[in-house]
Parts: sequence; C-alpha cells; structure tokens
Amino acid sequence: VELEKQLKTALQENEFKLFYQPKVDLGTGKIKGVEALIRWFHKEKGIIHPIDFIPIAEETDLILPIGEWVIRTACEQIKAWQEAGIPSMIMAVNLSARQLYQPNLVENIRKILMDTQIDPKHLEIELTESMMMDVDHVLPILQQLKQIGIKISLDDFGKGYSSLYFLKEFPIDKIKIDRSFVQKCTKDAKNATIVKTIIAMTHQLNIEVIAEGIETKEQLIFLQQNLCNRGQGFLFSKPLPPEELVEIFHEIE
Ligand code: G
Ligand code: G
Ligand code: NA
Ligand code: MN
Repeated sequence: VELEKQLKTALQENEFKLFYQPKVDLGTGKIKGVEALIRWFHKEKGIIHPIDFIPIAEETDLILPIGEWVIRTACEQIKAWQEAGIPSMIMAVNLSARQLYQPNLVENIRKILMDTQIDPKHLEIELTESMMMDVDHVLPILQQLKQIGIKISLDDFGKGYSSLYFLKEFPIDKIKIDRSFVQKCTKDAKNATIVKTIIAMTHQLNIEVIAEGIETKEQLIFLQQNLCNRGQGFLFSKPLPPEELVEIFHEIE
C-alpha cells in the first residue's frame, strides 16, 4: 500500500529512468537496436526493478501514464541518438496487456511519433503471447500499429501455450526466443533441437529472430552456427543507462 501510494507520485517526481540493453547482430557483432527497460529510483529503497512495481502499476491503472511516459522517453532517446550521429537505431519498448485496452493507445503512439519526429520504422513494440489471447480485440490494434510502420515483436517465444497460433494470425515481424531455451541450448539436446527448429522456422516464414538471455560464448557459437541473426544478453551487455551506453556505441554499424 505504501509502495502503491509512492508509485502515484513517482512520475511527477521524475523517479523513473529507462535503461537500454543492446540487441546485437550475431554475424557482425554490431549493435542494431536496444530494448528499453524501466527502473524506478526510489528515494529510500534505491533501484526498484519492474517485476516489483509493474504488477502494482497494472492493478491501479498507473501503467497507462507510466507506459505513455516510457514510449515518449524512448522516442526522445532515439531522436537524441539520431542527432548524435547514430541514425539507424531501432528502439523496442515493452507493453503491458492493460495498455492494449486503453482506447486511445494507437492515437497516443501516433502523437508521440509526430511530437518527437521519429520515423515509425525505428520503433518496435514487444508483446507476449499471453497478451494476445483476446484475438478479436488485439488483432485490429496490431494491424493499426503495423500500418503506421511500427515493428511488432513476440517476446518470450516458446514460454506460452500457443505460440504457433499467434505467429499465424498476427502481423508479427520478429520473435524473441525465450531465454529459458537459449540458456540450455548447449546443455541439453532436446533444447538444442527446439532452438534450431525455431530459427529454421523463422527463416522460412521470413521473420526476424533474436535469442534472449545469451550469457556464454558457447551459447553464442551455437546460435551463430544455427544462423540466428540477432542476440541479446549479459554476454554483450546488461541493460545500461543511456550515458553509459554511449561508450559502447562504436559497436554500431
Ligand atoms: O529489466 P528487467 O529484467 O528487470 O525486466 C523485468 C521485466 O519487466 C521484463 O519482463 C520486462 O519485459 C518488464 N519491463 C521492463 N520495462 C518495462 C516497461 O517499460 N513496461 C512494461 N510493461 N514492462 C516492462
Ligand atoms: O521479459 P523480458 O524479455 O522483457 O525481460 C527482459 C529482462 O531480461 C530484463 O530484466 C533483463 O535484465 C533480463 N536479461 C537480459 N539479458 C539477460 C541475460 O543474459 N540473462 C538473464 N538471466 N537475464 C537477462
Ligand atoms: Na521484452
Ligand atoms: Mn523476453
């Protein structure tokens, strides 16, 4: 209850910050984009991670203003990087299920893109399968986002119940192989087969694939050998504040 009260004022008090984790081209090692991950800098408790406050924000609908702040801040950051001579960066933001039930979500995003003058092709939305259950509601929203030119990425792929159905029905540009599969791909033959098969399937379907949670050189080599084109994980970088990320931007193409 205390945390909930403090969450209400956190936006006004400027206590949120976006960290960014690089997404790397596994062929060249270059950074192709980043995923924005929110952090709460709490006055007494220090950094609070999203798992500890996003659920509260979702229950109280505070996720709507917070989610909007995330998209706007992420777009302002793309703009700043573009102005600093990094023109090709793709920014991914995570959405909560609740945001898909906000009547003006698409309009709000369109407005943020206009205000910040960002080409929609630089913005990517990450969604999980569990958010897509209500097909009749979610499909038209994703179609509108896609029409604007925003990329749709299916997060934590494989972890849910009916991934293939969503892949067939929704306008999905990219999938992120869930890190539980990636982290065992060099340890367990069954896992290796699943990861290989997911990668092969994405090539056939002409969608992009990224492996999440890469932590070891062995995992990287396995993924490269199996033609996974993108990766993300602590092996490359943990999520960093923008001022620290700039230091590794020479890795960008
Ligand atoms: O960065 P970290 O590993 O602590 O993130 C934990 C979880 O919080 C992840 O599932 C991530 O998708 C989610 N998350 C991070 N930032 C945001 C955000 O801005 N909005 C929403 N809805 N979820 C986020
Ligand atoms: O659910 P989502 O995929 O959005 O979660 C992103 C979360 O994964 C972030 O909290 C980030 O800190 C975490 N993460 C990123 N790379 C790694 C990694 O290599 N290993 C582990 N264990 N977590 C990671
Ligand atoms: Na994500
Ligand atoms: Mn994920």
